[in-house]
Amino acid sequence: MMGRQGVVSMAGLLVLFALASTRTTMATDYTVGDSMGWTGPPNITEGFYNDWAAGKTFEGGDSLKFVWNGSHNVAIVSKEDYENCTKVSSYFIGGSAFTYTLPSNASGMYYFICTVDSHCEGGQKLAINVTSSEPSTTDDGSSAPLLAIGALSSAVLPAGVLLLHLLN
Ligand SMILES: *[C@@H]1O[C@H](CO)[C@@H](O)[C@H](O)[C@H]1NC(C)=O
Ligand SMILES: *[C@@H]1O[C@H](CO)[C@@H](O)[C@H](O)[C@H]1NC(C)=O
Ligand SMILES: *[C@@H]1O[C@H](CO)[C@@H](O)[C@H](O)[C@H]1NC(C)=O
Ligand SMILES: *[C@@H]1O[C@H](CO)[C@@H](O)[C@H](O)[C@H]1NC(C)=O
Ligand SMILES: *[C@@H]1O[C@H](CO)[C@@H](O)[C@H](O)[C@H]1NC(C)=O
Ligand SMILES: [Cu+2]
Repeated sequence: MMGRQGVVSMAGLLVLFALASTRTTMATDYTVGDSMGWTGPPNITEGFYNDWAAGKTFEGGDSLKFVWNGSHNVAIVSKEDYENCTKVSSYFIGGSAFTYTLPSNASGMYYFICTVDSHCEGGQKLAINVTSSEPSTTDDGSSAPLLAIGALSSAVLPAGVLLLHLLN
């Protein structure tokens, strides 16, 4: 016969599985600028990439794929460097694509610019607001298994809550 400890740790495992699958199914791969790719004037105007980002939700684990033709790069910069279009010395170049995966614990603003010529000034810059991907704040149906497990028994709930804290 399974003791209470067994029940609790099994429930913990189920929570872990639910959590893992929730995270996996929720990660979104974005192509920055969609078919326009990562480009500068004259193809785009100021604000183009922030218009692209508007209405999208970015979470830890999501990836941003920058694709381009011609001479461009991707620098991940601070707010000040984003605003000033600072020609920072560290950036990604080579090939014509770069994929950045947001850290799983990412939250807050992330800034990307191209430091070639005056592309940044012309609008080749992107600012995104990353919301943390805590399972309790998921807005689609994928967190349903978690809720179902929580409802199984009130004894199970504290174990699940504890695990969630450990994972955060
Ligand atoms: C790059 O050029 C190729 C060939 O003209 C085109 O098919 C592709 O869409 C372009 N990609 C971007 C990101 O502009
Ligand atoms: C961007 O503009 C250049 C020059 O006008 C053009 O050659 C290139 O194909 C354009 N790229 C895109 C993605 O529209
Ligand atoms: C940004 O540019 C402004 C105006 O040129 C300057 O005063 C400020 O120091 C710059 N900030 C950084 C972090 O470079
Ligand atoms: C994410 O975690 C890493 C190490 O686990 C830490 O260095 C980093 O500061 C964290 N980032 C945020 C935004 O909390
Ligand atoms: C980012 O989004 C969070 C949550 O919606 C909000 O509280 C915060 O003010 C936003 N940050 C910026 C710089 O807009
Ligand atoms: Cu550029």
